[in-house]
Parts: sequence; structure tokens; C-alpha cells
Amino acid sequence: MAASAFPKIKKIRYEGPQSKNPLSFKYYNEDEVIKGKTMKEHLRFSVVYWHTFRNALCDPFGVGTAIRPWDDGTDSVKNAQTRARVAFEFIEKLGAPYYAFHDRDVAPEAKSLSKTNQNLDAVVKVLKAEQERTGINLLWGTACLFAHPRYMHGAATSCNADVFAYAGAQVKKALEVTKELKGEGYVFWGGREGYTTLLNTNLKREMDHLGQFLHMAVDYKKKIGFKGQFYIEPKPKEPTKHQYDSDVAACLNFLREYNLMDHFKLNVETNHATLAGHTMHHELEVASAAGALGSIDANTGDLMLGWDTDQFPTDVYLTAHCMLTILKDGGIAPGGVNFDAKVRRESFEPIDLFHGHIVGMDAFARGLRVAAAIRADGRLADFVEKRYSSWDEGIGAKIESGEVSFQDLENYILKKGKTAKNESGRQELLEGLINEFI
Ligand code: XUL
Ligand code: CO
Repeated sequence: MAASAFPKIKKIRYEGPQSKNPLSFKYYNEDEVIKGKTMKEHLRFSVVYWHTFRNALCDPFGVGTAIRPWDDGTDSVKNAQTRARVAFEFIEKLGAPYYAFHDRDVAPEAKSLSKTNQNLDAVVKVLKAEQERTGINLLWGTACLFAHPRYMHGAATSCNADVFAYAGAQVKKALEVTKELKGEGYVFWGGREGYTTLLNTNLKREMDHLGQFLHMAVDYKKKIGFKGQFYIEPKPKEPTKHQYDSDVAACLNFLREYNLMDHFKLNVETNHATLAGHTMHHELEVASAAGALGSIDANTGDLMLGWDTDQFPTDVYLTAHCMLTILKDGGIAPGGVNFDAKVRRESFEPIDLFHGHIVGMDAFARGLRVAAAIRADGRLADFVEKRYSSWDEGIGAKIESGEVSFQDLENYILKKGKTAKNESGRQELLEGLINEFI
């Protein structure tokens, strides 16, 4: 057994809102039952490998600041194996039940694909042993199809057919590895699947290729008997100017157009929603309405900044809104609340990784408590139900059942003379109602 990477940190425990211990949960009490499920089952927290263990915390103006004593500065398989053990020590002490990774986060890329796959296998062996030792599971796997220079023009949407082939081979292996680790899902985020200028881009051809690529993934999933859920993760821009999977509505349209709806749900990320000019609440509701709400990448942007800052979520209004939709949708499983979040460049010490996650987990635990209480109270849902009561009988019910034409509507209105009185939307009152619970 290697030396502990966090020797001074014990398992993080729930101490309640009165506690002043920063290394404790104030709201996340994993075994507490809320509406028939424990908080652990409701929230299904997941730690991401890329930000937590691979992000050096650089920005466009400066080098990385992160102090990660377990990294020896080499890109060796041995270092990657050590890091995997450190990752599990961290996740175990934090008490998150899941993690997520890209293939290239966990193991170094070599000169050839076969050597790269060997590297991956060598680290997957450690991940598997650590999963068995700790009971921590893989929420989802994915392939990094955007960092290597070969993917400069995209992966499945590259103008270079060989690059499409390489990406297919890479996803094939990533699916095998995800299955090996009993992953509960697999994410496709279209890293560079988009364009920076239409002057050099055949948009239709690129989108067709992406559709074909995803069908090949579905076929391979069936072939190897991988039962996990496939997700598409929408994002409007960054790294490209325009991404094909720009928001939930665009992804749903894409999935329908290419006949993929039966095979995918959406992994909705907060900072991606805001970059698309939407709230997270909006994106979750659009996904839920289509029966396609799968999982969430829990983070937040900074509304004063126009890029993907991937901060830990701390705003209880945000988490309460997320949990209202998630509870209404029947829960997030087999997805989870995945912290696709990084500490700030100034928060460079290993202990900051704990602070970021503890604060994020507590913010979601509070959001869950608030949302469950609002639902139990019932006034919000009642208000919405009553607001639409004109659709429950009379002309409204007839329209919904599809029995009426424009001619019937004209006859109805001519006979009735004027429409029923509109009622107030009571937005301020409802905002006050939410505040009663926060
Ligand atoms: C990028 C992003 C990715 C995906 C996985 O903005 O969110 O980390 O979650 O590829
Ligand atoms: Co993400």
C-alpha cells in the first residue's frame, strides 16, 4: 500500500449546519432518507478525473499553479497508476459514490494506438482493483477526441477521413474499457465537432458523418453487450465557434434527424447552458419534456465572463431549480450529479480539492432539501396546475384531444363573443414562495 496522499484528512462526515469544521458536510447526510430515497441515492455524486487530477490550473496568461505532490512530473504509466490510487483515496475520503474519466485522463498516449491501448489497460487494472476495494463505481466513461493535434479539425466531423477512423478506433476501446469497469453510462461531448469558419466547412457533410459515427457506436455497444446509458452533452461554443451539439434543443433535433433518439439521453451541464444563453433550469426542462434527461454535469459559470469557467456550484437557487426538475422527472439514475468543475487557479493546494467538492455537495444537498420541501408543500405545483385549468374541460380539453379544427375555433369564439379573463402570473409571489424554503 502506497503512502497516503492526504494523511491529515479523515473521512468527511456530516456534522450539520451548526458545524464550523470546513472538512465536514453541513447539509449532505448520505444516509438520510428524503421522499423514500437516501440523499446518496438521490444525488449520485461523481468526481471527474480530468479537472480534479489532471488540471494543472493554467490559464491563457500563465502556467499551472496546482501543487499535486503525487505527480512526479513524468507522463509514465507508473505515475498514472499512482495517481489512480490517489484519486480513489480522495473519492473515498470525500464519500462520493462515483467518478468519471476520459481515456486520456487516466493513461498517457503513446506513439501508436496499440501502445496507447496497452497503457490504458495497465491503468484500468488499477482502477478496477480500486473500484473493488472501495465500492466506488464508474458513472460514465468517455474518450478525449479533442486534445491531440490530430483532432484540430474535429474528430467525427473532421475533413480528414483518417481522423474519423482514428476517433472510431479510440471510442471502440473506450467503450470496451467502460464496460470492463462496469460503467453505468458513456458520454459523447462533441469536443471539436463544429466549425470556426463556414468558408472552409461542408456543414451538412460533417453532420452526416457525426450521425454515422454515433450509429457505429450504438452498433458496437450492442455487439459487446454494453448496457450503460449513452449520453450527448450539449455545448454551444468553445473550443469551436459553433458546436453542432449547441444546446439541448439542437441535440434533440440532431438525434431525431439521424434516428438516434432511442439510444441517447442528454448530459446537461450548467456552464454550457449559460454559454448557450439559457438557464440550466430551462435546459433540464427541455430535456425532461422530451423524456431525455439523463445526467448532469454540475458546475457553474461566472455570468460576468464569457467562457467555460467550470466552477463548483454554490448557488442554492441554482441547485434548488435543478433538483425541482430532477425530482419531477423521477430522479437522475442511472445518471448522476457529476462535478465537471475545477478549483480556481488561486486555489492551488490539494486541500482545495476537498473544499470545492464539499461546498458543491452541500449546495446540491440543500437544493435537494429545498426542492423536496417545495414539492411536499404543494403550493407551487398547485399554482401551475390551476394556471392551465382552462385546458381541463370545455374547449381546452377538446383541443388537447385533437377533436377541433380552426373552423370549430371560429364557431366557438363567434358564439362566446370574448375570451375568459386572464389571471395574473404572480411571478413575484412565486419567487417569494421559493424564498420561504431557502
Ligand atoms: C467540456 C466538458 C467535457 C465533457 C466530457 O466543456 O464539459 O469535460 O463533460 O468530455
Ligand atoms: Co461536461
